[in-house]
Amino acid sequence: MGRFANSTDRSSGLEVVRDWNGVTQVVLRSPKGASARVSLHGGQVVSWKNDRGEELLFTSSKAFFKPPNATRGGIQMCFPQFGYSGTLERHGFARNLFWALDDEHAPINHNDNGSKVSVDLILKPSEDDLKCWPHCFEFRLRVFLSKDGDLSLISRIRNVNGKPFSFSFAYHTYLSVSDISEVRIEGLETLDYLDNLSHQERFTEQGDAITFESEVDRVYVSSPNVVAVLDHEKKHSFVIRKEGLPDVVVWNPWEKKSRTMVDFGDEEYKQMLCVDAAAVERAITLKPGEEWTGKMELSAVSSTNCSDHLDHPVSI
Ligand code: TA6
Repeated sequence: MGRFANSTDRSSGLEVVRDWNGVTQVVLRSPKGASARVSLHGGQVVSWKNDRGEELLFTSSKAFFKPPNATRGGIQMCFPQFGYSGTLERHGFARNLFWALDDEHAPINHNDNGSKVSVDLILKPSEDDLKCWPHCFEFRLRVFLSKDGDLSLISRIRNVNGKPFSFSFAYHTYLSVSDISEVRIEGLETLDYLDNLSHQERFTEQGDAITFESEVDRVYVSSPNVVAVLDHEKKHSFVIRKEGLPDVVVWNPWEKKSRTMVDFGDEEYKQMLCVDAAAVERAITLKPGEEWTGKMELSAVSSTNCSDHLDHPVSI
């Protein structure tokens, strides 16, 4: 097994392993063969595979796997800040910190209710973290894998502080695509967006599905709770359902920006697309004792019946 030291029986659908840097990861397996891998470094989902063992998330061949920086790929937790919208490092610190398994919630395995397997992680600020962001919080993350291989994430952020605090948030999701120039996004037509390539100026999207022929870095605001990414060549679509996350960030660095990123291959922009369920335009404010919940559910469905999936909300 080389880079993984197996330490739990696989029959339960849950396995706790260590990666080659000794970082704990939890592997979730569905009875039909789908899987997901969650790292305690950053609470990052580092892999999501369908029941044919095909990887659905993009990870750069140039990615750094050694903490502290987040690995370029998978699903990163951007908290308490998205992008440079505050005084902290880009996308906040949660994606660079070590999380713990949340003992308060016993992991659910498919033997119990046959429908899903999940793991719970928790992040609380250390003394050092409080120096750069002086707010006590509890960030509970539950990652599910349904028996059909759908991947769901529920984030619950509680203010355990003496005073209110505000934050922005994103599930920074690197989707693996066959060819970016053949991919289209449905569900964001005619929406307003803030363009990060022109000082967050506000524009309105045209009426058709979004396609890609150059760098895109936009925050679509007040978006519907279901969006689809159609990949004709792979004959599948990603259906993204969300709750408590009004915005959708769409990012592809294209050629020029790709060459500036050390942990990203020059041509890799052709095989990835970030579509992030997010809360960016308006910060979320929590009074002491209050809790916010943000849910995202990812399904990979065959293209032919993508539209059937577009009309029902998050089912977790
Ligand atoms: O999600 C879009 C974005 O904010 C882009 O502006 C780009 O910088 C990307 O995130 C990647 O950020 P990272 O800090 O992971 O390099």
